[in-house]
Order: sequence, then C-alpha cells, then structure tokens
Amino acid sequence: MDKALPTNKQDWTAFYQQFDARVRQHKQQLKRPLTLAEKILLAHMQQPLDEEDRPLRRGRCYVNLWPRRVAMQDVTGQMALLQFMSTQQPRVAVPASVHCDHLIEARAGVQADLPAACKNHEEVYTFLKTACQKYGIDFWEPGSGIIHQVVLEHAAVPGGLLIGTDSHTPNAGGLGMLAIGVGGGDAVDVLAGGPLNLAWPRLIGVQLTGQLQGWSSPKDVILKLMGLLGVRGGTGCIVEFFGSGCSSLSATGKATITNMGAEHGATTSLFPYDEAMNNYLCATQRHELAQAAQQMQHCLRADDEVLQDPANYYDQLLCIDLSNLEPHIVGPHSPDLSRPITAMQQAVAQQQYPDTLAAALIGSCTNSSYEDLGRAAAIAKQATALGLRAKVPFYVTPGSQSVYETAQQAGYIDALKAMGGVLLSNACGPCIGQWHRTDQQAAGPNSIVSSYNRNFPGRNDGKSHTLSFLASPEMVTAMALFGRLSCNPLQQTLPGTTNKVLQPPQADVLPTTGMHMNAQGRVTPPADGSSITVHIAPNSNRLASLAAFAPCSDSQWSNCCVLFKAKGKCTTDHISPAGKWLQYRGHLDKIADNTYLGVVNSFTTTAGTGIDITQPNEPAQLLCSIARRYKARQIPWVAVGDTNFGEGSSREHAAMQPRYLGCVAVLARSFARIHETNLKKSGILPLTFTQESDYNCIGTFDRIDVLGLDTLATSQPVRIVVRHSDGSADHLQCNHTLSPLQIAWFHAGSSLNYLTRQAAAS
Ligand code: MIC
Ligand code: SF4
Repeated sequence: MDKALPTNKQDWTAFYQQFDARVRQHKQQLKRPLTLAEKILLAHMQQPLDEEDRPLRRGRCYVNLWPRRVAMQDVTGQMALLQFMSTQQPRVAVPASVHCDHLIEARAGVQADLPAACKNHEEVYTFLKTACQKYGIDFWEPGSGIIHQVVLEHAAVPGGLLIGTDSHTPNAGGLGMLAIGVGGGDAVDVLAGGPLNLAWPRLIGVQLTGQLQGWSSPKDVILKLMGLLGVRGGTGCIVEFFGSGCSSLSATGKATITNMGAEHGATTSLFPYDEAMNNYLCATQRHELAQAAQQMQHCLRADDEVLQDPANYYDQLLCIDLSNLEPHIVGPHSPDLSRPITAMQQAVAQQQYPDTLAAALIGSCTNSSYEDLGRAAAIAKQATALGLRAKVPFYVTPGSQSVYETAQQAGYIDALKAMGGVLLSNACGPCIGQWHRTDQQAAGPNSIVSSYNRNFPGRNDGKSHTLSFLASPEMVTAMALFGRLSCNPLQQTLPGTTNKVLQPPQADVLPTTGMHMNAQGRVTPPADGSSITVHIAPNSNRLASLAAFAPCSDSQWSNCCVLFKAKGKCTTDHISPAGKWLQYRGHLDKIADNTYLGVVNSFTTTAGTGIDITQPNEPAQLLCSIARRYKARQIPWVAVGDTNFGEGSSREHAAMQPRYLGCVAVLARSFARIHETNLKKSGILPLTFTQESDYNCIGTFDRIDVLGLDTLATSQPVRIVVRHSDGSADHLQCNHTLSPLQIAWFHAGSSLNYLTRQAAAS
C-alpha cells in the first residue's frame, strides 16, 4: 500500500478506491459486516490477515498497521526526534509534522507572551526546526496553533489513519479519521518505516438520536459520556458514534467529542462521514478531498447490517438522546465526576466546594473552534449590551491562527474582549500548566472553570488545592458573568440586573466565506535536508542526546526494592508533572528530578516521598532521590500502582524516567493503554495482579523476585515472590499483555534497541 497521502483530486479518488478494495478483500475473508473502525483498520493492515489472525479476537490479538501520518508537538516531539536521530535514518518514511504549542506560557496575553516564548525556548525551537528540515517534517511555528486544531484544519483525512505523540490525537475522529495517541517510541517506529503494533480493539457503539437544543453542545455529549464510562471505561476500545443525531453536529463539534475520548481511556473515537464533514473540508479549502470522500461515503460508515442491529456488532452499546441532553459540568479532580448543571448548586453545598469562582478559561484543543468562540461571543454580546463584564479573570484561547483570524473578522474576539476577556496565544497555555496565575485566591482552596479536557489536581496552575471544573465554552463564559460555581445561567437572573436572563447562544458553525487558511507559521522542509546539522549544545540543560538503555541482567530480577505503592489515582501528571518541567522534556537526566513528585504513596504521608529501605531510620525522602541512590548502588526496584495506573497523557517520559532511574517492573491493578505501551517500549515490564487484592500484600520493606523471564511468553502469567521483612513470603501470579514483538523489545532492553538492531542487520 502506498503510504504517502495523495495531493490532488485524482489521487484522492484512487486513495478511496484502494481503501474500498482492501476492505472488500478482508470482508470476504471475515464473512461478516464491518463497523467503520474495523474498515479503517483493515484498510491499513500491513499484511493481509492470515488464518490464525482471522477471528480478530478483540483485545487479544495484535496487528501491524501502516499509519499515513505522524503528528508531534513541541514537548513530546523533542524526545521522539532524539530517538529518531539515534536510528540513523536519513529521512522520515511518512508525512509528519511538529507543532509548537505546549511551551508558550500564559502571562499577560498574546502580545507579550508569544515573543517571550520565542526567546525563552529558542534553543528547543531551533532544535525542532532544524531536525524537521533535516528529516523532512513540516514545522509549525509558535503561534500557529494547537496541534490537534491545526491537524484538523490541514491534515485530517476521512478514513485515514494517523498517530500523534499526544493523547488528544483522536480529535481528528471528528473528521472521520482513525487517529490514535501514542508515545514517542511508537511514533519513531512509524517514522523509521515500521508499522504500528496495536491490540485489536474492542468496540463501543454510541448511538446518538435527536438534536441538541438551546444551551446544549457537543461538550455536553462527551461530559455525559464521561459519567457513563468513567475514566477507565474506554480502555482498549474504539468508540464509534452512529445514528441520526450525528448529522446535527458540526465537524469541530464532533472533534470536541472524539478529542475528550482520551479521558475515558479509549484507543480512539470516531464519527461516520457526513455533510458536516464535507462542509468543514470545503471551508478549510480541501474541496477535492471532500468530493472524493463524498463519492465513497459507503466506505466511511459502518455497514447497513451493523446499523440495523448494532447490539450484535459492538461489545457495548450506549444511547444518548441529544434532544434531552442538559448542559453538564464535571469535576473537580477527575473528568468523570459528571452532573447536569441543574445539580451543581446541590453539589457545591454538599461537597463545600468554594462557591466564588477564581477564574474562567475558554479554549484548549477540545474547545477552541470558530463555532466554540462564536457561541461564547454570543453570550458575551448579551452581557455587554447590558453593561456587564466578567466578574472573574476570563481567558480566551483560539485553537489556531486560522481560527483567530476568522473569529476576529467575525467580531468574536472583540466581543469576548469587551466582556473582559484576555486573549492568550493560540496554544495550550493554562491547559498544560503554563499559567502564571497572579490572583490572590490561588493561594488557598479555590474553584476555576474551563472548557478544557483535563482537571487533574495541579494541572492548570501547579496547585493541588485548586478545584478545576469543566464545561462548554458558552457555559464557562456565562459562569464568568455570575462569578459563582453554583450558578445556573440557563435560569438565573444575571447579577447586576433586575430580571435579565441569558438567552441560549446562537452562532454559525462555519463562516460562509470559509476559514482564513493562509497556513501562517508552516515551514515545509527542503527536498534534501542531508547537509543540515542538528545541533545539541554539550552543556545544554534543555536537550541531551540519548544513550541506549542496557537490557536488564538476570541479577536485576531478584531482591528488588519497592520504591512506592501508589494509592488511588496516579496519572502521568503525578508520575512526570508538566508546568515548569515542560522545559526539560528534551533532557532525560534533568527531567528525572520530577519523577513521581505527585504520587500518593501508601507508605508515607507526603505526596512524592518514600522510604529508602536501605536507610530505614532516615525520614521520608523524595522518591526521585531514593531512586537515584538505588541506581548508584545498582539496586533494582519496582513500582506498585493501583487501578488505571498512568491515566492521562501520552508522555513517554513517565516511562523513560523510571527506566533511566533503574526501575525494572511496574506492578499494578490495571494500566492505562498508552502508559502501558510506553513502559513496554522503554524496557520496563508492566505486570497486573491476577487477584487485584494482591496489591494489599505488598509492604514498605518487602523485596520482590520476578521469576522465569527467560521463558517469557504471550498470555503466560509471570510468577513473583514477595519476600516480607518478617521472613515470610507470598507467591503471586501476575499477568502481562506483551505481544511477541513486545517480548523482543523487552529482551533487547527497549523498542529502540530492537529497532536499531534490526536496521543494522538489514
Ligand atoms: C496533555 O494534555 O496532558 C498533554 C500535555 O498534551 C499530553 C502530552 C504531553 O505530556 O506532552 C498528552 O495529552 O498526551
Ligand atoms: Fe494542549 Fe491541553 Fe490539548 Fe494537551 S489537552 S494538547 S495540553 S490544549
């Protein structure tokens, strides 16, 4: 299969014809109707299915796929490119892009913040840009926009397969693309010409009926779904939307829903092709692609038999009636704490959440489209007509330069500013903790509300006492006018008026003249970049070349210390926090100092600390310091996790840092998908307890032996011995999900070692 993506109309038609032919061929073999996700996966298989693969056992069999594009952002992209450089490949094998969005701090507003970021991060931006030029990758300058918004505008293709080094890559599912968030290691495999090795997913069907009314928005669909599925409910699954309700949602609205599917853990989420996608492709000047997709619509939706009897084809089926969907608000601290806005007043009273809002923020890759800003501006206009302004600091982030320019022309930006909005750069900003908060309330427990997708403690401002709530941009804008968390803007009289109630927002989905698509900020690479040098200063504290991880020796599998036992939620933000640490994402040794800073350890009382068991009388120390000591003394160690360990981001740093500090295995009740893969890629063994209650038997001073790893085999449990400090021992069985390829990575010490070895041998 041709891996490059077409550029003109004829090629797009050929692309879909080839897609169709491959789907038909597989359908004949499988002898059953197919869902949309299955079609896209099958159209991108590296090889035809053999006899053994044919049942395609969901969750159990691994397949090799050919993604057509790789998207990276500036913080995960650094590590991905450093790894790519160590493969010695001259140029990337598939179209790829790097987007400068995460490093830009939000301080005073775009005018000052953007130049400041360009200055502060010059070294990293230069590294990324020259690496892009050398290896043939599109580079999107700071200010061009948030990765997922830019990909949606320029690169997303209905029916295509994309991987991105960011967990919200499924955003492109709003345009019918199968878009999967991965760690940098997976990206490097594909950039170097290899396949994506993926567990065949289970399928969740979500049937949408009816039509959104009034205040209700696409955000409320995903917030409702978060309540239904929880933060683990989508793990190992693709969520496929279908039903008459889909066509009433715009493409960017659909993208809001698929984007935030990362929060229930799904491999990805996607929508079938429809008129709304056609309109978006045309508005973003991709008429030829739109025409070709339109003609081949049957390829870009589930088969009729599936739609007629979905329960027979999806592993789980959920239905949401859009007509009755109320606006929702979720939080704090977890995106699945979901409730309708009408229940918020009671929640505030019962849980004693601080009722006075400290800030309201709209934007992020989830909710920063032209339509989103339009609906927020519709609220702002009503307020300013009454002489009202936001009662709290109110921040506005457009998703891209295209969105910004188009929204500016429509008057949305001025309307939001008139209400008191501070315009931030087209970037992640406060969503990833790049927020220099100066308000007094930040010092103690305080409530903030945003239209973002994540609300883990400390996420936005680095302060775990901040309670972060999520809602649609229009709801956040309205709440900024009330200044209270318990308000219900649908019904309550606006403060400062006697009887004025906000009317439901109305705004165009897309501008009639199309989006401003001048691709400002895109730097395309030269045809031959071989003479370009990628410079890494030897004494830099931002970037460092990578040394290969040595495979673990037999002796490292006995007598391992337990560094910590995580209690409750342990996200990648707990394992490798973002915010100020983002600047060290290209320097493994430096960033290792943030390892496990947020982990709540059941052996100690302060987050991020543990006991050095070789110095039992010493007080608790930072976990990263203990790990460094163990490493210096060549003492192997393991980490123990609770459920959904590693939830959240795709950052492979959360696996590479522990590996760098000497971790050999992580034992958990369960893992989040991307983190589990990142552990495997780094050469750490991820194991789950066969009995979840075995988690309880591990104590502070225990030592662990992992047995029989020389004969490690797929689907075979691994035995471990937990030797307690009183001389007794527990013999446990653990499960693993390594495929044969992943076992080869494990023996090689990492997937990168395996890749370079394979390349050298060929
Ligand atoms: C996030 O939203 O947590 C991030 C920052 O975009 C991450 C990627 C990262 O850690 O760099 C993600 O979601 O994958
Ligand atoms: Fe950026 Fe936030 Fe989206 Fe992550 S979730 S890509 S930090 S805007």
